[in-house]
Amino acid sequence: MTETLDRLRLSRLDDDDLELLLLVRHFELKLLELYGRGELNGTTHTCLGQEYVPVALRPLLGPDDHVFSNHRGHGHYLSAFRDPHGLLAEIMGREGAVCGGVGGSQHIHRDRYLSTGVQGESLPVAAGVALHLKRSEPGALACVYIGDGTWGEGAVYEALNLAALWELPLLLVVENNGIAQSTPTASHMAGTVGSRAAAFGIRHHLVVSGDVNEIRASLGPLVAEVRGSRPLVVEFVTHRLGPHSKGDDIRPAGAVRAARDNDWYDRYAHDHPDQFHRLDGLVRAEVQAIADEVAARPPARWEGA
Ligand SMILES: Cc1ncc(C[n+]2csc(CCOP(=O)(O)OP(=O)(O)O)c2C)c(N)n1
Ligand SMILES: [Mg+2]
Repeated sequence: MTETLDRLRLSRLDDDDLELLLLVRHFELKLLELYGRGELNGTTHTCLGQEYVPVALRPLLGPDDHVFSNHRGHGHYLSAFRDPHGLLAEIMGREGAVCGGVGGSQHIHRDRYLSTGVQGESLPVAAGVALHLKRSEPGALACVYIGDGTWGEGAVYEALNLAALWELPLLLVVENNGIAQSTPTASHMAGTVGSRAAAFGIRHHLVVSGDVNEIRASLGPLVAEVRGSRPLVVEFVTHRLGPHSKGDDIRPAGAVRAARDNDWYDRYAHDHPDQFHRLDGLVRAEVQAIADEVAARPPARWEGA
């Protein structure tokens, strides 16, 4: 175990980035705890193990960009807005909820951010928004997050076709965690994400690193090209630590162990113990205080669109 950690040494992050990573981690651990106590309604999917993806992308996206998220979107939202109060209130149906408590975990709309639990739905919409941006707000882009399993949706290919044909400023972020609900990628995908992007003449960039600084440095120039209307598929090879949603993990123990061995949280604690332990306890306490405060609020009220 120690050898693995040594080999995968992560570079030191700014406190701000580490705090955001820890915020997403502790926010979702708190959600699972609240869920276990019957204090949440509906369902929830955590991005435990994948938090570094939106954190790495965060400074590469600006306020004029549109972000389309999916069912596993808490990290995407928190990276965009750093608003754990509003998101938790949304999920718990309390006053101050981002969408009046009617969106829940999966369906959030705020400014230029929209998430949906319907797989593949967002990509054609993002392509349409990218066309609008190209015409009306050149330099802005549409960023859409999808998983590996969502490449089984036909709508993905209609959108890729138009993105290539119309040279749209579309950034497609694929969080390839090797599994779709309970089906390993190898059992549902012929070929690769890269070869599918290539079929449309769309550039594909593979990220295997979990190092936020390194990822940013490699993506910066590519994202700048997206702003000049060159679509891009960025595929992150990542790991889902937890179950698909809650308690529905049928992976063999070895697969779960492999995911845990890749967890940035343990790796970072090993590589930068002083900074990690200074901030980890602070963020954990902050999330606890947020949960207590939000739980004490009155119910959310939907005021209409
Ligand atoms: C159109 C549609 N079909 C099926 C589902 C049920 N469903 C929710 S998540 C999911 C798996 C998605 O896998 P992937 O795209 O790899 O994302 P991950 O959950 O791994 O992040 C499925 C089948 C859905 N939400 N929408
Ligand atoms: Mg997946």
